[in-house]
Amino acid sequence: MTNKRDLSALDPPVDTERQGKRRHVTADSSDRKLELAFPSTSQTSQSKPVPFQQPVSLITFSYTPSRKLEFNNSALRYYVNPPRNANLRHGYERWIKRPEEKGRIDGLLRATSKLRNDMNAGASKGVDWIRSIGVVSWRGVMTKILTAPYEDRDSWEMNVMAIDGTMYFEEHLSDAKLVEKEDMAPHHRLQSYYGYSFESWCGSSKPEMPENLEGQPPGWGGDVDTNVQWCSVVKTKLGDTRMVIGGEVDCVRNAFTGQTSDFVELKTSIAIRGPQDEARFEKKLLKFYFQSFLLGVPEIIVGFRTPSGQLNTIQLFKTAQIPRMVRGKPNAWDPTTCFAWGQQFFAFLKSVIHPSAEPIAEQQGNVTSALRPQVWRVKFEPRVGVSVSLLGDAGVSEIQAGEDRVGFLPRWYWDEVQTYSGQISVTTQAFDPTHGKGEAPGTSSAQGMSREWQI
Ligand code: 0WD
Ligand code: CA
Repeated sequence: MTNKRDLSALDPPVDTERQGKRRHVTADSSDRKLELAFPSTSQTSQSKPVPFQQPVSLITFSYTPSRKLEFNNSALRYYVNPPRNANLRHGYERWIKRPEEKGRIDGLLRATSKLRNDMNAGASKGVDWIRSIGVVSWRGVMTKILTAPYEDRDSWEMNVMAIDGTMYFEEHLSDAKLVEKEDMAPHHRLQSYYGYSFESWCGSSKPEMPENLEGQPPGWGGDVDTNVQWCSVVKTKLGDTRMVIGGEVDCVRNAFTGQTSDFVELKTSIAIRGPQDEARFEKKLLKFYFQSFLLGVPEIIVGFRTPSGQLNTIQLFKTAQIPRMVRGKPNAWDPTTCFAWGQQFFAFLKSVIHPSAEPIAEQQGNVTSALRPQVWRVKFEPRVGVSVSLLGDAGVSEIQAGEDRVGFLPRWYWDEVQTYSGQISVTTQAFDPTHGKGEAPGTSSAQGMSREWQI
């Protein structure tokens, strides 16, 4: 495998403005570095839009203040209107801030494993299910991938592993990057707190009843502890790639029925004072849109604030209507470009990572790849594209960080996959070390048909 494979089939339409900056797209397995050029954003694709299936919620879970994952809704909050002119600086001194950590997907794997186990019921249904999933990732990672065509500032890096036909993603954060993130400038730290504080003002432990906590202003939902999170795991499909995506959900409307239709995303933004602020906000809407869209969150409530953290107004945005709001504006973006890019990106990765993406059972002869996992590094450079390379031993050790992992996957998960990949129709109940049978997984619709969510 030393010949260059032409990936021109994956090449996006040529954008004459950017042509000078584009790299030649080749896959060269001799130096194990592969590149995919950045897609054009100046013209809308003429081809059929890539469909995205409406996400269906599979399971929810909570992180407790001690960062313990529990398969319950203890961290769920109900939306309530915040008080007029709420002070977003309230409680800043008491903020319990979760330390920055590597973007591990352990929690999502716990959920995936539970879903597979609960589905099994003595047959291979659960194994068949996980095998049908092409991508497992946190929502934040997917947002970064899909919005890449319009990202002109921040680069990113991800680690990708493929086992038994499924690609797993984590954000790559080096130790240096983590230190940098933790060492936030004081005004940045405060601004980031305004967002969490808004969540507290908008959240209650009971539907439609703002909190009234002793010694606190009415409506304050409780001091901010960023360890506590309520997460939802959904299934969806981009083009022909099935995905399991997990992410944090800020709160729900009314009683929670287990559907994504109750979900609410909360955001804060500086009040718009002129055309420049407006253009900046419309650009932000791209991230708001994808972040919510990917988990099926239908509503985004934005709290507009003063620079010093006083809440001015709140505005509700229906996620599905956001693309129409920016269409034709100076900073316009088009989600169809993002979906087309996403499909191209995953097809490219699959072609690169193959054959390790094949089920392990089918590559019994290849002992090395079963024992030594391949970990790929995907790097995105704004306005240029992505490159993919296979990590060597030093890179893999850095990722494992002295923890009990195979690549970035926790060893218990890796062992589970090894076990069921060789025993196709055996129940995997015995191989679940972290949790037993428990609450209903909410997978009743997991096999059902989903509507396609087209833009
Ligand atoms: O520690 C880290 N470096 C990160 C951890 C970065 C991104 C995510 N995560 C974790 C999350 O804590 C969660 O357990 O991954 C899981 C899934 O997150 P997600 O929903 O995929 O994350 P994303 O969509 O990037 O962010 C959602 C929310 C944010 O809301 P806003 O409205 O600001 O986008 O997760 C919170 C934040 O509220 N969040 C964080 N909270 C504390 N520390 C962090 C962080 N580093 N990043 C995002
Ligand atoms: Ca939020």
